[in-house]
Amino acid sequence: MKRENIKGRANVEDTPELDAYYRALEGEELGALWNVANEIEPWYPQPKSVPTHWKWKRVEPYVRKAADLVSAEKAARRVVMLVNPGRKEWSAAAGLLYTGVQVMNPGESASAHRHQASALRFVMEGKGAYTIVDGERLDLGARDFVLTPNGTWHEHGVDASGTQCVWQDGLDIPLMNSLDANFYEVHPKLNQAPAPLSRKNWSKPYSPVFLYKWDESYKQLQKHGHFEYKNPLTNGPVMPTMGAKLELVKETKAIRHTGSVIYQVATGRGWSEIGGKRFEWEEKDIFCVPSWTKYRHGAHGEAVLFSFNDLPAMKALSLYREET
Ligand code: 1HN
Repeated sequence: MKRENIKGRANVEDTPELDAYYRALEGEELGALWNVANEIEPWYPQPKSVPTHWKWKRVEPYVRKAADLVSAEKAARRVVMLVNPGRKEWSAAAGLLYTGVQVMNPGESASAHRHQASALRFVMEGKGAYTIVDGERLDLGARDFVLTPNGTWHEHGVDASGTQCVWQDGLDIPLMNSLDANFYEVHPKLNQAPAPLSRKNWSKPYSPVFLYKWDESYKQLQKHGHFEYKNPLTNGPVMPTMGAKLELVKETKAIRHTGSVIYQVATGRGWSEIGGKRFEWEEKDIFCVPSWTKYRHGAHGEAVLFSFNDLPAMKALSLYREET
């Protein structure tokens, strides 16, 4: 056991008598706090997640292969997950965020379900994809951003006249599971009958806008240099636990903050320094920034980064801190 010899922190030496005492405690489902206090009360956040870069060149062959090996119907969700080496038991890409790449062939569809976890998607490529959220059909194109908020029925498909479609899913599943607050339900009819969604007297805790088209988002991004996907009713984040944005990458000063961020390169090429490691990225690459890890980005020419984060959850619990 690592012992820090610092006044005010646990610093107890092992003796045969104490060892026997610890073993006896274990037998009673008890433990000595002083043996773990320094670990469970770190000076500052010590994420298990490590800065990780998933190059699209490496991920893509596995995504295409999944489309050959498994049917969308049987898999229910045919997704190649991006798993952080430090967060395998949570299936997290970083911290309490999950991400994966979903692939669907023309004419395929997956049945409807809903869950307590909030989900968002950033379309990577393809024509003819659609998603149905609480009955509303939304047609998706490359770089469109779409929400399936917590508790909404949702299902996806690609029209028979379309092409193979690929998109990134982002969910707060690890957060829901760490809070033991997740629920899951299959739609009683397996599929929804598309119908217009009423947005009158909207009182749901998430944005009434589910689809943010790339052209309009990109226009706003060029105008302001950054673009946050927002709930137009509150001017706040799109969902209670997760936010998302686009940034026109300029070389920025290093920052660190609580909360995790997962990026996808929407356009262009560039680099990021994350926790002292340098990553060179290009279009469709995905990478993560764990909590309280210093990072900065730069572009080679013009580059746009899409990202989503758990900052709304952090802020709602008054846990957000940042340092530049
Ligand atoms: C889910 O509902 C989707 O709807 C994708 O496409 C990935 C991972 C875990 C739980 C639910 C989807 C998911 C998921």
